[in-house]
Amino acid sequence: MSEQEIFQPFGVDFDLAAGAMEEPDVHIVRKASSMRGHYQDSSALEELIRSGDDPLHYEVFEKNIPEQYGHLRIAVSKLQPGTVAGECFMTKGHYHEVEATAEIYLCLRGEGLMVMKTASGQCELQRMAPGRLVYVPPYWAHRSVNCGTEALISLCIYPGEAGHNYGDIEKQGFPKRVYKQNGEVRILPS
Ligand code: PAN
Ligand code: ZN
Repeated sequence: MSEQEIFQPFGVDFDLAAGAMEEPDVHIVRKASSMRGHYQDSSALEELIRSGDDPLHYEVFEKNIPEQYGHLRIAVSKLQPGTVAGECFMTKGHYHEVEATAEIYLCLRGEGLMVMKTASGQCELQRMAPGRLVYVPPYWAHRSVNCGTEALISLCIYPGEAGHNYGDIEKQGFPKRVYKQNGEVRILPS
C-alpha cells in the first residue's frame, strides 16, 4: 500500500457528561414520520406526527471513516424520550448487512434497553445505563429503546464493512416491545 492510500490517524473529542461528539462529520436526523410501520399503534404515531409537527425522534452523529474491512466506524446515537400509545420511543433497528459483524454500545446518558434478535427467533434484552456497555454479537439485529425521561445517548463502534440492513426489520419487527405505563416499564409479551 502506498503512503497516499494510508488513512491518517485522528482524534475525536467527546463531552462525556453531555454525551456529545464534538465536530461530527455526519448528522443523521430521524423524525417521527420515519418510524411509520414500527410502532404497534400506527394511528397514535400519525397523531404524534400531526399534532407534534413531526417531532425529532433520534439523531446519529458520525465521523467519516471508510466503510471498509479493517476500519472501525464511530457514531453517537441520541434517542429522545417519549411514548407512542405507551410504547417507548425506539430506533428502527437493523441487522448488519455483513451479518457476521459485532458492535459495542457504550451508554453515556439516559436509561433504556437494547432489544436484540436473531433470524432463528432468539430475542434478548440488555439494560442500557450510563457507564454500561452492551455487546451486540454477530448475527443479532439490534434496536435501542428509551425507557427514561431524558435522551438515551450511546457511543457505538462497529466494523467498517458492517453496513445496515433495515429491510428485514421493517417487515418483521422484533418479537418484544417495550411499554411504559404510569412510570412502569413493561416488556410484552412477557
Ligand atoms: C448505530 C445505529 C443508530 C441508529 O449507529 O445506526 O443507533 O439506529 P438505526 O440505524 O437502527 O436507525 C448502529 O447500530 N450502527 O451499526
Ligand atoms: Zn448496528
